[in-house]
Amino acid sequence: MDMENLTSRGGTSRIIVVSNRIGPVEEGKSAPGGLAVGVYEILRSMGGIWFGWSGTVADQSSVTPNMTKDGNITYATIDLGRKDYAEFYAGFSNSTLWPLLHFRTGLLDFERQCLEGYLRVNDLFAEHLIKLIRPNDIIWVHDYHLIPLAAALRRKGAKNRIGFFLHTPLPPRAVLQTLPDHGRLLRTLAAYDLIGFQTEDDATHFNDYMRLELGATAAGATLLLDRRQFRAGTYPIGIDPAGFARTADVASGQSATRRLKRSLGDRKLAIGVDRLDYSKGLPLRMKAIDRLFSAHSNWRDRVTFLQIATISRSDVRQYRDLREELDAAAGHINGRYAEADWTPVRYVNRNVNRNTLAGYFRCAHVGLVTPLRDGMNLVAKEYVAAQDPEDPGVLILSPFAGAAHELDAALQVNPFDVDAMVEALTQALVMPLAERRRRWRSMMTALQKQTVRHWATSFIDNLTATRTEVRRVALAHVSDDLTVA
Ligand code: ADQ
Repeated sequence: MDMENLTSRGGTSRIIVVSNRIGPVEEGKSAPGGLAVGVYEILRSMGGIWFGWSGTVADQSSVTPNMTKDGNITYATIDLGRKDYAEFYAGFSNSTLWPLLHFRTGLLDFERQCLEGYLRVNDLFAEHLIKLIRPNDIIWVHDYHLIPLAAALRRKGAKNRIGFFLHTPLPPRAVLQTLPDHGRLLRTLAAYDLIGFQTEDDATHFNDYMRLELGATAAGATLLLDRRQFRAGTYPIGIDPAGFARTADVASGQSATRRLKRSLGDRKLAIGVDRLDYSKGLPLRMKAIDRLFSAHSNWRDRVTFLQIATISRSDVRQYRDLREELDAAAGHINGRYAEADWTPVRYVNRNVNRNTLAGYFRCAHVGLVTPLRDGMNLVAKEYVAAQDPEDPGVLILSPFAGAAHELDAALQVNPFDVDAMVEALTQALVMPLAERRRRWRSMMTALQKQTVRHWATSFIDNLTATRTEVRRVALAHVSDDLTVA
């Protein structure tokens, strides 16, 4: 289905996108991350509003949203007050839900007060949104910060089609049960009409939880709970592979990439690019680099590892601890193996712009994407798209990234097995050209099948098609069961 059909269906439907943070999207500027690209395209074709947090922490949360217009897209943002930020964002979203959703129950920090703050900010979002939406609007809510938003909107009378996409994994029932009062939060998902996941596994975990834990009944992809009918489906997020390949091609001739190449000399480059997050498996990756140089000393001075790890969520303790651990690991490897003219690990905490990143990917012989758990991981896809088709690099990929389902021609390696990572590294560094090309072609074909455009249009198309009579039945019975606050 294409954007044009989408626009004509339902006449005056606008799309209202709600996400915690809003992508700084401006036409003509360098392409932003995957989510922002897909969302921006669909907003531009249908017209609508992108609502979310401005990124500013103020004394008090905003009373009215700040509205700016760019063509047929209106950006509506609110500031968060200090207490709301601490409880909703740093607290329940990033200290409770994030570790839970990434299977890290040992890192889970739960405070009732933060859960109440989370529900309060979702109510606040709903309060602002209800004033902005029209009856025909289609609402698309993103990610774990906003699980109860549809329930809050329904309580305020919204009868619109509302969809939810979870960018993270959804763990199995036994993991979800470790969240205190999990049923209270997770049953609010029944207020959506369509719930999208990155992989089949995530969708299966959702189905199992809803049926076995909350007593929902299922008929095919449709679930019934609290007399509401809703659907769950799999929508793997993609990138714009052709666009990213062009960006990489252009960037490879520009000064940032040329300088990097010059600084490497004849050495090979292995690259890792991540937010500095414990889900990304960075300490074990560093351990593998260390072991490569200790167990295979022939690779010393012949390969350089560039890790770009942008600081993220530094007001959460686990992230500060991780940063210290990585500083120490990089320092340790360099202290042990460096020569006067060779630094084994180049460890960069700065944010690198996307064009530069694309150029770096293109000149890296190996891309290391080894998360312990990841919803999709767009870096894996970007690394593949950025390669020179005549002389592509090798992707080493964890099977615990959603991307591993599509990128089965990558060298897949369990990131908990450091020796296996070292073996994969040595295999990648000497892989013959014919094999590199074969693997790359297979991965590129997979990327072209599931572009970000396809992700956004298929989700909105399915949400638009949720049957009217199903919704009528459902909406007549939105009950207090969905009251969460
Ligand atoms: P993230 O955890 O942020 O996203 P990822 O998908 O790898 O992870 O990256 C998103 C975007 O950020 C990519 O375009 C990437 O290039 C960029 N990026 C990452 N690290 C960067 C760095 N150090 N410097 C510059 N840019 C960087 C969440 C989920 C993922 C899911 C995405 C999209 O955790 O599993 O793939 O949403 O759904």
